[in-house]
Amino acid sequence: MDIRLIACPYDLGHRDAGMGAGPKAFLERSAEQVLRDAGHGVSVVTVEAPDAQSNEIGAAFEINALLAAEVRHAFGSGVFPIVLAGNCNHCLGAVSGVGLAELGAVWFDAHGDFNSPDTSRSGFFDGMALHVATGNSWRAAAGTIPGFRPLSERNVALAGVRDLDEAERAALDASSIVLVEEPALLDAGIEAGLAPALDAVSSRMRDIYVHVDLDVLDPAIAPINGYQPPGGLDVSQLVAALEMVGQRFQVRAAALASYDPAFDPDGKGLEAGLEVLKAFGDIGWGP
Ligand SMILES: [Mn+2]
Repeated sequence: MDIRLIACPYDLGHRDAGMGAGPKAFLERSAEQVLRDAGHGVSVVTVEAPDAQSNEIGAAFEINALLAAEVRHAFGSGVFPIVLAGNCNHCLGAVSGVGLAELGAVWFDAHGDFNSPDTSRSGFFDGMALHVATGNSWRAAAGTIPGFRPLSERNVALAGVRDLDEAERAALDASSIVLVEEPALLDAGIEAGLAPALDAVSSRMRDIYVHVDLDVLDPAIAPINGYQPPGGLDVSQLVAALEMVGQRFQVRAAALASYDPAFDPDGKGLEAGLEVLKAFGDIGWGP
């Protein structure tokens, strides 16, 4: 398979800072070679956004428009797009670049990313990523991303969540998103815990975007960023979950998000991310 690694090295418009430093760290630690060793053809491109707006949220949308163009270019050439994403909001560029009228998502994250401007107490835009992607907020700004179409909530499976704000939980409960929280997932075992959610979405939807916020992993195993709560999956559980995704869906694009090297002095999070990347290669384009 031909893969395009699309580095989007921004954290709310700040290049190579915070989680925006993650993509470069992966590329320097031979992310490309890991996929080549697995037998794939690999090319690499980095999203360049020299003129992004001075306000952070505006910049995030501008960067997503540039990212969408790169994803569209790869996808349209039959090359599997993998986004090395600073932020989870880069999902917006990824799904816009795929541009299919009907697209689902399988999203792994410690958090819901389903706050709205009205429920977020921190105002942190990245905590709204899925809320925006499903067309629930920031609609005018999302509409500036060429190709953006909101994901239908019922075609989204959100798994591994273990840290929700109260109002965010209420919003998720009121939504049609198929939620599998971490305790339920781990208590049942990955296979039994995840299969019903994936089966529900795959009964409706074949084409999906796969999103992995690496903070779904356990910080004791893989330190990822400053937002990662205790608990979480180990790497083999996440890889097993991705294999289940690959068995059920045509994966149209994938993203590896939110790695901040400053929180990973021993490089364990980085190694975990490379394992996930390899798993993306294994499930790319699906069965
Ligand atoms: Mn996230």
